[in-house]
Amino acid sequence: MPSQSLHLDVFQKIKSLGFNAISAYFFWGIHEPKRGEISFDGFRDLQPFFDAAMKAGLYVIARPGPYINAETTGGGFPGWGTYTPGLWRTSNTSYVEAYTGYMKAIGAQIAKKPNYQRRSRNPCGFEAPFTEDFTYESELKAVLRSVGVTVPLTVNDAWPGGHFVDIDIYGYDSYPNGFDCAHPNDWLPGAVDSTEYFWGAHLQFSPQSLNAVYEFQGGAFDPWGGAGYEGVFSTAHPGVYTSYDYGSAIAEDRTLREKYYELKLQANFRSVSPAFLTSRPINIFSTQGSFTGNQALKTTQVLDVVGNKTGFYVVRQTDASTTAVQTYNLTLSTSIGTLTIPTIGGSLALNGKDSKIHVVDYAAGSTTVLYSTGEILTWATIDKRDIILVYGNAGELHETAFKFTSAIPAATVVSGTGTIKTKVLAGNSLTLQYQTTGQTVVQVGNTVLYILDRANAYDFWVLHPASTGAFAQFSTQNPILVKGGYLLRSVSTTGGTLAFTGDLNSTAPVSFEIIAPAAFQSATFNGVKLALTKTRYGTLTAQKTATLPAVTLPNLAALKWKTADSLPEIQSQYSDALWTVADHKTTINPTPPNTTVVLYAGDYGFHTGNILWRAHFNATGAETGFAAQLQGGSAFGFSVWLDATFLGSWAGDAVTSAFNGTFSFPTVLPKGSTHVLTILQDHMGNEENWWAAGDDFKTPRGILSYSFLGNATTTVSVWKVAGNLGGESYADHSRGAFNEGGLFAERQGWHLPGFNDAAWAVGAPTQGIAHAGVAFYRTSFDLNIPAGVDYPLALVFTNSTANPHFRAQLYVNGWQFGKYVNNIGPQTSFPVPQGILNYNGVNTLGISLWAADAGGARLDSLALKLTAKVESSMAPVPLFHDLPSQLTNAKARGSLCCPRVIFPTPLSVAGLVSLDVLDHVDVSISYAYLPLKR
Ligand code: IPT
Repeated sequence: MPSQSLHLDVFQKIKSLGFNAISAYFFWGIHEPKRGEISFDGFRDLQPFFDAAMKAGLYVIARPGPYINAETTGGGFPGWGTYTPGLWRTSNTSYVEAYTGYMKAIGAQIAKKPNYQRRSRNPCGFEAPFTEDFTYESELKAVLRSVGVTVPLTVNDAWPGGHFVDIDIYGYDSYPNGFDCAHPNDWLPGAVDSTEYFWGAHLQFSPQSLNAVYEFQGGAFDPWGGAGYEGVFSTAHPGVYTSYDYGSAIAEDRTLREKYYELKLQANFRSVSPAFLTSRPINIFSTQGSFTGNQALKTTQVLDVVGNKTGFYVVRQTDASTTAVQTYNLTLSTSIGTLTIPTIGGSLALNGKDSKIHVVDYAAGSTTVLYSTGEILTWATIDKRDIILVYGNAGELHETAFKFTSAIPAATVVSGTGTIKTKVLAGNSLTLQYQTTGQTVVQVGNTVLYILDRANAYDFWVLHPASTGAFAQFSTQNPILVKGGYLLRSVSTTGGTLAFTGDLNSTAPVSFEIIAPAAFQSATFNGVKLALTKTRYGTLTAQKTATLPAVTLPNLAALKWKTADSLPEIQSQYSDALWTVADHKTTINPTPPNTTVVLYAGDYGFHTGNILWRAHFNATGAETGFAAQLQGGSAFGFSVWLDATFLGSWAGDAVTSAFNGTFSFPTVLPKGSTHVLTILQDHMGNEENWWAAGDDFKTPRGILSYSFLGNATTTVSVWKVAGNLGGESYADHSRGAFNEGGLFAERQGWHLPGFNDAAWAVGAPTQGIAHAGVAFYRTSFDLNIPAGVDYPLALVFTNSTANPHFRAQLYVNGWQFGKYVNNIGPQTSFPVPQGILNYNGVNTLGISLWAADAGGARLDSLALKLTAKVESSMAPVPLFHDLPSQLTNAKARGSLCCPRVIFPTPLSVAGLVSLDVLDHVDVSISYAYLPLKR
């Protein structure tokens, strides 16, 4: 989150899932966009991120790279890597020299506070077997150790392939359903089978450490032209668009998906089931029909090999793709002998893609659960009573049996409409048969059993008051169980009062049920006292209604918009004298150039955003057109002008990375006349480098070949290239190296809040332009969103069919927050977090519009929309600019934006006298401009 203060919100949400750790990638290219200049300032500062994790009570598995993949440009490698010789992701000296500074610097960041239990993730990532390079791995380990990283190092292999097992905690990844957001319900029939060899691999490769699966399909990325998620920095590689929401449990706008509540059930079960941690699968292969006799089911027996008592039976469909319901009985061995369950008659059911864990001889406090087919959500011992929560799908039949050490107590339904059947089993055991429907509470001696259907189970939260000392938030003692609410974040205790914090997302009253020690007789929610009622079985209930105040959002269509031409480069008066001359004769790039000078943007230090090329040539009189093959990555596009005349575009599609375009000249060019071809292209990010010793990330962006039609001998006298202002010495240190591309507007700082557009014409992006080209639009609006709520916002386009071929980029208070490609999609809604948006004050919105067709383009509509309304206890979100390092920057610059020289169009920059970059922040410019000769 570029709004650093939002980390805590996300981390608390993860903590409330019942998780105890997060794993995070760090991106070398963000920290060292220019070789040797490594920054941890502003949004790059890792300390607020680590502090937030500490505050939430989460361990961090830090994954610093140097290679991360992660659908980022270059897989995390900095752009300058594309012109650095040698094979990367190997022990090649040039690579070692390249990464050492970064690895030392980030290692030092990770090691900074020794009392933080941060686990440094070994950076190696995954490697193909044939490139196995143990020298590389041991050097990476050594570099982290040399800067004080003492915690265990891990490595994640792309699959359990046994690469780099000489590490503290070896582990691997698995995405059994591949990457297909279009069909989330279609699972691969063999998705289960494909993971069955993992245990054997663990025993083979890392028997002495944890069986660690570092990535296990939590969702999937979606490509350009894909199906869409229902999210930000433009740091993507070409395979993904702006948003990288992944269909995850916590959506890009930080709202909770149903998946969140499902994960909560699983995480909570694991955190109260220590026997699970010391268990081993006994049978893995040929599990079809095991324990059930039903060939359509696979059941794996997982036994606790330390306690030697508890068993877990994992049941799932043989064919992972089916949505069928299977019925079954389980024949299991228990401490009272072999049982066929259900023991009171009927049968169990497994619905579609469900998987269940049935427990046997499971300890829940002083209660022994002889078996339970109802799955365990959690249990807690509160005031000497064992509270056990079990769940199943609505209407499913289940049994839970208890084993007593003395006489069997009576089982009584104390709440709810459900009924139970009971049967005494051998060894002082009693089984209860029930349906999981709604919520029914049964008391059996000192044990209280909550029988829940899935929807009711989703409502429960397990909270732990902080203990004392450095790791207070990590306490797993004194659980308080609470039912109700969209999100409960924390509980603290003072005297007899429980103080809860949480979020509510509906104005319908929420019913809380609090299961806490009797010493607590009062409670507050977000500081407001709850009116409590005691249930007959000793828990507390209360009602709470959320306050979701209405807010008025600006109607963007009704705002005053200003506009200016962002393609003055095609005007005859335009001078590219200050541009970089593309004159390299050689490149280390593995793609040999087909042109007399190298026309790869990366070789000239431009690695992101739009790139402009200018070719100056003398006509022979025979040229009839121009052909060029450009490469920008999937979904890229380009447009070509001869002088001020538009020749045509490749508007792009979802999959094409390089395109060969042919463009006719409208007239014969007089012999000896001089001309300029201007080419505007998109750069969709560098390719990843999935294969360790490959060079994929060096795949060039730029012009692969060109020729003049009609006369093959015409030569370009000089090629010029422009990308983001300053290239690797990028101008806007606050917003980072990936914020700006090479559009004229970006080079001038038109997207920045402080720019003065008073002299501009009035014009809105919904009016657009009537010709091919680039226009830039600016407006500003106020927001006034009250405190105490979390109202995420998004900028939403509607797809335009009239002039479909256009690209638009969004800038919010100077931050680029989206690249919209109308003719490719799928993304039309671009979330912008609070903190980037000023929720209580003025905001500047900038939009670039690149029309690729002669008929021009306009936006059909653009709106600012709420994506959710939540009453929230999240910490206040200061504006990004309020972060101390940004204030320092701002002060140094004399304003919050960039002190760039703005040349009012249509004035030429020809007379620029000098431009001195003094350091990252201070720019001193002296200039003169010449009026256009019009
Ligand atoms: C796995 C990468 O480790 C991760 O960074 C990401 O790119 C993910 O793929 C896809 O979203 S590698 C895995 C496919 C073996």
